[in-house]
This record gives sequence, C-alpha cells and structure tokens, in this order.
Amino acid sequence: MFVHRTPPWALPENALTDEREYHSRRLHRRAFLVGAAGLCAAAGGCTRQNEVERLNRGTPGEHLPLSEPWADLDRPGYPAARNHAYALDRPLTPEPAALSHNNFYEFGTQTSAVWRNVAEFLPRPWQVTVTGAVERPMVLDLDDIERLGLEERTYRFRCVEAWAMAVPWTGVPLRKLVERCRPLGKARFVRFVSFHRPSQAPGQRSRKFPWPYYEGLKLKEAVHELALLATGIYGHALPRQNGAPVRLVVPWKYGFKNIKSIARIEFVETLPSTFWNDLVPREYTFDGLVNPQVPHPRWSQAKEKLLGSGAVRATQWLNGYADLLGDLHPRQPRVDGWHQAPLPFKT
Ligand SMILES: Nc1nc2c(c(=O)[nH]1)N[C@H]1C(S)=C(S)[C@@H](COP(=O)(O)O)O[C@H]1N2
Ligand SMILES: [Mo]
Repeated sequence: MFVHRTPPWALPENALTDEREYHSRRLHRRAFLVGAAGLCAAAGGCTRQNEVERLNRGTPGEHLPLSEPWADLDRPGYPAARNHAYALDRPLTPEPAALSHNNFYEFGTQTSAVWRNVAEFLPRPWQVTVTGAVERPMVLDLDDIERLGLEERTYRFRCVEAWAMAVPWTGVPLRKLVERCRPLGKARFVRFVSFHRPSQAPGQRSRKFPWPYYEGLKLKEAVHELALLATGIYGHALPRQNGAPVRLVVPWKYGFKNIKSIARIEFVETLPSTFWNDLVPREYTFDGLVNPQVPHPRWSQAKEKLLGSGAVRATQWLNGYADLLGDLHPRQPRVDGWHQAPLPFKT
C-alpha cells in the first residue's frame, strides 16, 4: 500500500493548487490511469493490493492518499461543469491534504489515519432510503442521485476544531431531492442517518459513541440553494475517507453538520437530535453556525488554519456565506470577551 508521508499541515505555501493547475493535472492524471489499468491487465493476474498500489501512484509529483483503485472513483459524469456562482477568496486546498486530514469517527479518532482505516468499507453499491412525512417515499441508488443533475462548486469548509479547507465538490443541490419526494405540510426538519457496519468500520466497534452518526437540518435550510448533496470531490467520485458515496455539504455550518455516507433521510415534524449535540451539548449546537464571536468552550473560533499551507485566516460569520443566505440567518449572536479565548493552534 502506498504510504503518504507528508503530514498535510507541513505542505509549504507554494504547494497550494491554483485553478489552472488543478484542471491540467486532472486531465493528465486521467490519461495516466487508463495506461496503468491497461498495464495491470496485460501483466495478467495482478492482486487487488498491487493494483491499488499501481493505480494510486499517480503522475510524477502527485501522490494521492487512497485505499481504493482509481477505477472505483472514475464514474461517468465527472468532472461535472463548474457552477461559477460560488467563487473562493483563497486558493483551493491541495488534494492530498483534503484526502488525508479527515474527521470520520467511524474510522477512528486520528484525523491523519482515517484514509488508511477505510479499506474494508464498501460504499458501492449503496442505497439511500428517503422516508417520513413525504408524499413520495423512495429508495435511491448513486445513479439516481447523480441523475438529479451533477454540478461542481468550490466551497470553503470550516471544522469546529478550527481547521479549514477550500475544495471543489461535485453533487446535486439537496433541494432537488427534497422537491422530488414532496414533503408534507407538517414536515419541518430533515434528519440524516449514516451507515452502521461495525465489521467494515473499526470505529463503530467502540461503544463510546451512539452509532450510527446522525444529523439534521431545518427544512428551510435543506431547500436553500447552498445545501449540496455531494457525490464527488476534485473532479472524481468521493473517496471513502471523504464520505463515499454521498454526503451533505452545508458550508455555512461547522464540519460536524456535514454528515458523510448517508444511508437514510427522514422528514420529521420535530427537532431531531444530533450525534455531537447528544454527546456534548455544551460544545456542539443543533444549528452549528460558523461564528468567530462565539468561542468553543475550550478554544477561540476567531481564526482558522488552512489545511495544506497552514496559513491562518480570520474566521468569517457564516463562513463567508451570509450574503448568499439572506434572511435564513439574519442576526449574528455576539459574546463579550470572545477574543480572549486561546486559539487551538500556534500562530
Ligand atoms: N458519518 C460521519 N460524518 C461526518 C463525521 C463523522 O465522524 N462521521 N465528521 C464530521 C466532521 S467533524 C467534519 S469536520 C467533516 C470532515 O469532512 P472531510 O473529512 O471530508 O473534510 O465530516 C463530518 N461528517
Ligand atoms: Mo469537524
């Protein structure tokens, strides 16, 4: 298995991927992959392990942390056309950093090891059950979701632990799925539940956590244009560590709201409980709004550290999405003395 040795935080500033480089590299890489797959077939009887190693070696200078063959991520429809309504104020995070620094407790609590712990997880085939207060309950597979219309969007992303990234997601607006199943008038919230497979997810063998992971949104948030059901990242399908095959992306909320590997979507009448709010209610709210003025009880949220470059930036109210959200979240709650809390990293 290829071992990714550079810790993501140690990448120099000049390793940041700019737009042009991202586009030319992804074309280059695809050409390489076809060649590598051919070689493996020609050699006859490659083991899966060898194949994974060979396929993931990438073009010179591009080593991606993956525990699956590239072929698994190479689906028709990717890369999807970019929706240019969502511009960034910072460079894209280098792909190796976004694929190797992950929160996904189903695969352990060590962020740098998640990508190595996902090897037993089988995200394809997959089904998402949509149920509850809807006129048309349904079961969708990945193709059904992709058929709602894939697009690419570059979004900022902010973990409650004060690291941040900026990545190109591929996905469909969650609104399209909501409209398809026609919520009843009484539906006010949407509840999301992840998978429960202790045999494939080492972290789920720990009873410290109330598996499976579960999250929720208000219905009016779920139908907001910014809420994305992501099936891809960096122009290919989602690798397992980033929440394959389908995860939520709500970029104005902290990372923990962005539930990965969704198996069930329920329309409900009352406020659903959520995984981290149930575990530590003092630290993680249902709303999970990015707010530099409300510190986490143990650290300040005034600043954030970018994955890859380690650059430190001021945190923005609603992660910079306040204008796009309009009256969905009009007022910024303020806390006196917020700036005095310690930052969770050295600057
Ligand atoms: N099922 C599940 N989804 C999850 C988590 C998790 O532990 N399990 N962690 C969340 C947290 S805290 C963050 S910051 C993001 C990280 O997403 P990334 O690894 O793609 O950056 O996933 C979120 N979704
Ligand atoms: Mo997070």
